[in-house]
Amino acid sequence: MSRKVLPLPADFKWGYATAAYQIEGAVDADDRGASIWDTFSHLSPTRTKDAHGDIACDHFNRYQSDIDLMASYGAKHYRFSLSWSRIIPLGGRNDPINEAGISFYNKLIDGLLEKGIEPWITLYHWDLPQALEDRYGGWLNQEEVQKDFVRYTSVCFERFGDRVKQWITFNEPYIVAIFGYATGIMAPGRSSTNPASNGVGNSATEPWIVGKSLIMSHALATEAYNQKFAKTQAGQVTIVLNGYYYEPWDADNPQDVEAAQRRLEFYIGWFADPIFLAQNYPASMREQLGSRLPAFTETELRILAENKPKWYGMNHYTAEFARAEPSPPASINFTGNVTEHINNKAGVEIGPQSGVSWLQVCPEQFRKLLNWVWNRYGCMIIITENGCPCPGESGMDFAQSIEDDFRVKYFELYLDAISKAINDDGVPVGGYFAWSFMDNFEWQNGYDIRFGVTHVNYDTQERTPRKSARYLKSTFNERMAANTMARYRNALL
Ligand code: GBH
Repeated sequence: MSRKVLPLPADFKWGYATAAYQIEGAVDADDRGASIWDTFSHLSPTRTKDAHGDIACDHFNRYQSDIDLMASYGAKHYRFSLSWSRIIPLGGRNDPINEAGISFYNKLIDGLLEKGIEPWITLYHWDLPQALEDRYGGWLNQEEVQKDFVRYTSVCFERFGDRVKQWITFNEPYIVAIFGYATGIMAPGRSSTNPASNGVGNSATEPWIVGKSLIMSHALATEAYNQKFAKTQAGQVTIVLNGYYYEPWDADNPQDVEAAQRRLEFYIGWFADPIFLAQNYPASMREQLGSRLPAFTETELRILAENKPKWYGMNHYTAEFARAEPSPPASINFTGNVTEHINNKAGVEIGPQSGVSWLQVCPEQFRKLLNWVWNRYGCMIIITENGCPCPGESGMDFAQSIEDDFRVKYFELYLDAISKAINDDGVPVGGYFAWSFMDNFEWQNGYDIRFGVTHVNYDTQERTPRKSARYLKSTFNERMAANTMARYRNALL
């Protein structure tokens, strides 16, 4: 029985994504400096299930065999992040550059290119140099941190930009700001509501200060690239935003319908309106947050306007129902005065549960989000992360874990959603990176939650391809060929 293949463009770009702290290990190698995740994952009592990235997947030492494995999967694109404190151990604009750190990434980049894999670099995936946190409060100090970020990223453009053409400033600024400074469940773990944070932080104000600092650090790094490197290197700089899609909890209640829209604005519009439209924050946010939202100056808005990215990096995993809360909002409100639910009013689940509580399988909502982003920002989209753990996978033995049919199905449904968005809705989606190339350090969840298409045995560091690795290779071949065939047939008619 053959299933109709939903086509993808013949030039669709696909590959895998990872992040430095989640895979590299070797945290003391060659004078690498500490990052806020080294600190956070070694706190006592533990906030990361007794796990840390000291060794992780030991990718720092195994990068060559990892590249070989990735090449065998047929991927032609690889999105990974750089560890800022490997390159500038103390992080700051007057601190020394660590040539050994540069050399590691040179070897990685060259090794990828040798195998025909294009490197896509994320400059910041959550691991701020600890020295900058200590020196001036890290992302809370926009004036200082934006200058240090521009210097760090310029060093990267200068040293790697001859070979790297796709740059991403930040991975998921929402998570940095909200999880780092409101709920406090990620580094630096500040929060006035989380008992584990011991009263360090202010959840009502700090996330919004950090958010603006990330937006302007992104814009200034992009400006530096556009002014000094774009002409000779011909690459581009963008940002990766994550976001759930939200359906109204009660579709017949206009307040819930509005709440779902508002929740999207608080999640995505917070960053995307300034960065992709060079506009102030969404009106819904200004209305509820008032002076808690730091304003943009005229100069800042001009810099944003002059440096809009050419494509939108989307990390997407799942969806939820949004329910309006009675007004006025509570003082610590970062959702848009909305509560989030897995079941709607009628008790219907948004989608089947994966191997982690926050992730349900919702491909139709993915398609809706692609449309929402395209309608609002009018910019080509590349999926920079998507994937899932299988139900019960953390307790599974090896043999079961590599037969990951649930993950295969998830990929199939989400790729179908992309095909429909492109072919039926006219949304320009240019590529797809699966999260993740291999199991890795899953932040506050430690090593229990596995997102890899490659199984990692953390005792031996042995890598084993799962069924999903083979599936992605064959389905992309099929889907991209199906498109070529369709065009060929049309040309004959
Ligand atoms: C991505 O974030 C990250 O970029 C990547 O590093 C990570 O490995 C991957 O997801 C898989 O998690 O525990 O209920 O409070 C996606 C955004 C942020 C969504 C954290 C889930 C935790 C929800 N994620 N969030 S909860």
